[in-house]
Amino acid sequence: MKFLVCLVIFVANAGAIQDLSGKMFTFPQQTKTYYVKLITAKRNLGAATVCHRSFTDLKRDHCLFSKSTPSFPNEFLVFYDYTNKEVEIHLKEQKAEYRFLDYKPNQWHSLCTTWDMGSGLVQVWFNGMPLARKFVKQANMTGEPIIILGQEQDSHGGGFDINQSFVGMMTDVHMWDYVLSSCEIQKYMSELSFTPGNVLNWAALDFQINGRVLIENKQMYCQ
Ligand SMILES: *[C@@H]1O[C@H](CO)[C@@H](O)[C@H](O)[C@H]1NC(C)=O
Ligand SMILES: *[C@@H]1O[C@H](CO)[C@@H](O)[C@H](O)[C@H]1NC(C)=O
Ligand SMILES: [Ca+2]
Repeated sequence: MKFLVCLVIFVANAGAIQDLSGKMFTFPQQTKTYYVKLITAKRNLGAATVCHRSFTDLKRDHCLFSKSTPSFPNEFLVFYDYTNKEVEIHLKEQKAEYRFLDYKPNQWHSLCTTWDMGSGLVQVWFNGMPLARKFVKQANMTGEPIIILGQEQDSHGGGFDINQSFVGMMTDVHMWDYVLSSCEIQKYMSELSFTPGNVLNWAALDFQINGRVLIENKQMYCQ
């Protein structure tokens, strides 16, 4: 009996792999407990690219992508600093800041970040435009990852701050274990067909939803 109960709980919590093409996550309210956890078996990355599209009207700091390991809560973090009006890419305890972006409220923004651990260089692409390449840190991604959308991790899988939570919509989240070519990134930005992520793939996403986060159809424009 005990075994059965455990099994049921395990099944209920297990991430189901889903094709979310044409869908989005809607984060409809400000909390410090609602989030989506993205699951990957990939460890020990020597490079990475993370892409996502998001839509919000938040008038405060917020987190767009949070990957932690037991040693580094901000192993890889994409964060919007509202006070300084900048996108910050945190890598372990270092960060790069990207300013003068047209990060308007109430519209979709496509953002890709590349990181090559050999050179330590980071580059953000914002709405189709490549931004400056910046040195952040030479180090591999190692250790058990926890990847979260909707909240910012101050500890491994927790330490959320309601004032850094994400409210709005998010879609097309992909992660690769290499630096995507600029051509592939431009295809992603233009919503053309591109090579899907091999660490996280929106079209075959393994995830768990905690709380009120909805999977809804993307709202398309009529032609
Ligand atoms: C970093 O990762 C790459 C690719 O997995 C590997 O070849 C390299 O030896 C690693 N470097 C360190 C310092 O761990
Ligand atoms: C969040 O921000 C509001 C408004 O600035 C503030 O009153 C509240 O104390 C903050 N909460 C936390 C947990 O920092
Ligand atoms: Ca925080």
